[in-house]
Amino acid sequence: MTRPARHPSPLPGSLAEVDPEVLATIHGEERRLRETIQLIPSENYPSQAVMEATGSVFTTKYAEGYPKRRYYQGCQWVDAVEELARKRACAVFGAEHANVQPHSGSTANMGAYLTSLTIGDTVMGMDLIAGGHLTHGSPVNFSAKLYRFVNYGVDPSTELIDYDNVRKVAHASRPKMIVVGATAYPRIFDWGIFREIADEVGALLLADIAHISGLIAGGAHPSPVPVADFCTTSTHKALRGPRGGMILCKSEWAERIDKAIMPGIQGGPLEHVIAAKAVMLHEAAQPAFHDYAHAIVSNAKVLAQSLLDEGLTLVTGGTDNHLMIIRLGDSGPTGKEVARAMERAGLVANANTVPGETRGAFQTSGVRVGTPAATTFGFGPDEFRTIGKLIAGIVRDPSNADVVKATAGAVRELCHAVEARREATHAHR
Ligand code: DSN
Repeated sequence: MTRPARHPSPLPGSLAEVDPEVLATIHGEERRLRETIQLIPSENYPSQAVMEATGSVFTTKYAEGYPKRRYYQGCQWVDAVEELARKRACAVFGAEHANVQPHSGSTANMGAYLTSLTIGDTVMGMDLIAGGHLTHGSPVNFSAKLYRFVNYGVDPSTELIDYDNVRKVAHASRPKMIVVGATAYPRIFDWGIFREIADEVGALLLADIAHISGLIAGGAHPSPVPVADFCTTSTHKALRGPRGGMILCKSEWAERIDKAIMPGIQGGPLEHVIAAKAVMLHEAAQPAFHDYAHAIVSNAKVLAQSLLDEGLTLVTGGTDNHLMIIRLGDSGPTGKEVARAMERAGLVANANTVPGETRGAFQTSGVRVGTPAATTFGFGPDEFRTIGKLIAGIVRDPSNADVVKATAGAVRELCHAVEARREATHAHR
């Protein structure tokens, strides 16, 4: 199929002609993404194909409803693209039903809660300090305002999920739903035990796989899809799609999930983003994505080992997935101070709480780093070993301007070398 000769907008003018100020910010961001190392574990570089679909004409269309059941006419192509996304989501994850309309992981969670819970119901979620998410019962979030959340946490000595504690809290609180998933847990979730505990107390099981859905799609983390009632995810993390969300569920919940998202929460779906989700799911089904998911994990293990070799402490002692949390200690530089110094050095990560945190969610005693984006950029084990050494230099002395300057130079060189290698590889294809 050939591209249309003209961009189908009737309004003339490129971005450069219409709004050079906005274009300058885009160019600035492009430079930042090429010259610094992205270590925030929830970010990624989507493919050109995903970006093209996100910027496509589907942004024009109102399509409230679902394929073949729309409130608007003119929906034959949005129907086709949403059906592709839905079917591909089911195929990639082995799910019975997929709703690809949620605008984010948070609205996906809200959809699953509204589908199956009554206001005031008891829900169990992972302690936020130990790595849970805002929508898993943070007091400032709708989840805790609408439902009574009780927490399970990690064992204070191993920092691993304490399954005995999960069972104890479940039996004591008899929740209607158990939510499993985290933004800062560096180990594998045992879905089987969670299902067992949920069955013992008659609870539904929601697996929030936002951080690990890319690993699951690529076979680098066990899948909860066979055992969970609902799986929710954002689509822009390791899955490498556009910013958005998605729900996978058993067929018995399909109709109620669809109604909860539209009209329950959202109006018109973002069909341009849904088109990009379809592209993302096509990419996730390719053998190369399997290799990518496994490379994320093996690179994370190399980075973790490098940090440990430098004498740093990691929560749980390491990682089995795409991320790790550097524990800084209760005194000395905070996570925020270290993350800021790292940013000045071109190492972009985020401050994060650690189990038993004493300094609050903004300052924190930890820094979270991950490998999905840098692996996409082309960094391999050798570079991750070096990155570990560079991070350690900053952690040891975040206020040392000479160290920061030298690190920034090393980071730029590393980025240029990896970009040159990537381009040479593409040129030979
Ligand atoms: N804000 C995301 C993260 O960084 O983990 C969670 O949605």
